[in-house]
Amino acid sequence: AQDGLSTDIRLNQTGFYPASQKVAVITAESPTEFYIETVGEKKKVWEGKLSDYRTVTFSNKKTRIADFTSFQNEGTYRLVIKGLGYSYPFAIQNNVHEAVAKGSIKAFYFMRASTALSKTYADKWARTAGHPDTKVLVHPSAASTQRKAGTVISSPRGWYDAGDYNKYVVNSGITTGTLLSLYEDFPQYMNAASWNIPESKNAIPDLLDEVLWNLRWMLTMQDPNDGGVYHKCTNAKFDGMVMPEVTKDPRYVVQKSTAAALDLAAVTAQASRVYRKFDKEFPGLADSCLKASINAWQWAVKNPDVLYDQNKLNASFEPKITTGAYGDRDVKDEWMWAAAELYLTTHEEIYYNAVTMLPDEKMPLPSWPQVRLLGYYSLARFSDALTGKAKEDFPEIKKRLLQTGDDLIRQVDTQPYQTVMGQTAKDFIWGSNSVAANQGILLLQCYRLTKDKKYVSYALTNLDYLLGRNATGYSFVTGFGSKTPMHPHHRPSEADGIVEPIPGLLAGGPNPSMQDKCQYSSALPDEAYVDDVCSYASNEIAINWNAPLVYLAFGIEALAGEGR
Ligand code: G3I
Ligand code: 9MR
Repeated sequence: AQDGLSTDIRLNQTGFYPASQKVAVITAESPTEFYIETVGEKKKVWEGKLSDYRTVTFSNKKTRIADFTSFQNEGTYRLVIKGLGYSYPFAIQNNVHEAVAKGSIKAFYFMRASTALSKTYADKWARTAGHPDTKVLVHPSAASTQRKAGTVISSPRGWYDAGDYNKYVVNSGITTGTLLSLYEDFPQYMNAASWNIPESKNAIPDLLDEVLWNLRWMLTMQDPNDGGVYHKCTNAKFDGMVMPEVTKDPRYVVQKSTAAALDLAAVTAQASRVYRKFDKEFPGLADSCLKASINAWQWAVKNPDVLYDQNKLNASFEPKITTGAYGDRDVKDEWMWAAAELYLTTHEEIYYNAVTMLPDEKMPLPSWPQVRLLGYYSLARFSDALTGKAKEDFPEIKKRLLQTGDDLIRQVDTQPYQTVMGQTAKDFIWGSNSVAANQGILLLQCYRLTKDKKYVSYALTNLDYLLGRNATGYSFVTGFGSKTPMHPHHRPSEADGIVEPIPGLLAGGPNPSMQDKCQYSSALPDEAYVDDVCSYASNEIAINWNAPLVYLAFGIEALAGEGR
């Protein structure tokens, strides 16, 4: 394979900042010497030696590290090992992740329900509208005296959840909260960032325009009669692999749940804070959000543990609902998140004091059933203004956030891929790529708390992971990198007849549980990924996986711009 492309050289396939760490991982036997050459003239510009071997604990496979951090000249290059081959091309430049950051938020535009996507914004992926959701039926599981089963309500807009066309409040909650937190953490950068969506010319930052598409939908999921929130807006069963406009199956709002109410309470409380600054452009929006939040909270107070159990639901009601369940069985953390956001927005301590913010020592990384840390991040964001019990608790919350970050980074330099992600097999769950992104966010939160740049460098190792420095050799973001998913489990990407999938979408990632029973070439934790549309357990895309990627990529870009 001398002089050919080698897929055994694993690196961030987009590139590196001039001043950042630059690492490639070699996964095959090879000579020790490597060099960097320009892509155009094949001019050798730097040479170095590989590290000693490191062992992947999951598989006993061996890696070696090519570290070329000290090479800082801007340009487009490849890494060469004589006798093995050359790497995919990569750039060294400032703003090197701006494109993937914008691409991954632009993906949310492509995920919009109830609207056509025009050529101006969607290019060759333009499509007609699907799922107007202006005539949605109240499912028997959601019936009340004011809204009997079969009542027609309107619940348009929102983002499709994932590869499927349904809209789930719980998963929308963490997604929207993550994007609003990106805005609150990097307001200056996000005020200026724009990526060609229909609203780009208005006075609102594109990020908040995009979020509003979903927020407006979320507000329709609240029953104005009692403040309760439907768990999801969905077909009874999954649509086929067709374009949005093809589907005509009835849509339902299904059972109210405490998780949905509290997630909506958290998001709308945060949104009220954020959109308050745009009262002139969106009169009444911040007020409506706050009212929705308080009403949802009060519903939850009266209905503190209405869990969503789809099997139980199907034992009592027709039609049976077999789409995504998002059936969280413990809503303590949803209480914490909603309480934190409501307290921070209203400054009323009753919300904070209604929950125990430090019930135990656990620090579960954010995921759709685990939102405790979203509350901690928000408290950290406003730590200077805390009062009462919140002020008293905060030093402990800060300590735990930093401890969790420090635990994540302690061993990274000796790891076979030198990334925060994948140090333990437990990282490789359904949607494992969102684990990598959320670890990165946690580290950026640690940076915000300490201004210690090492946390940003370690966060960057996980962006490197997602963009190619991993055991599969894929850059997991469609359209960004050289070897990217071509067959994600995503209905429009599969059904539109266009070779390239919709760009900017993050595949779920390695998942050795392989619940889809597709044909995988490896069952090892860090390799159990297959670029096949069949594979919803490793190759689906989802808004709650894209959102932390958006945060991580923009966060790192924003901090790089601050002179890192
Ligand atoms: O939490 C356990 C962990 O302790 C254990 O080690 C691990 C071993 O497999 O399993 C973990 O639970 C898994 C959980 O995801 C992790 O978040 C469950 O087994 C797994 O079944 C569960 O999968 C969820 C999947 O729906 C099936 O319900 C995914 O989180 C969730 O992202 C996914 O969401 C779907 C929607 O239902 C429908 N729309 C598409 C969307 C994305 O695939
Ligand atoms: O497309 C569905 C995907 O969004 C879900 O994550 C997945 C698991 O719930 O289910 C997918 O739908 C499949 C269904 O479960 C079984 N029949 C085939 C469907 C499409 O592959």
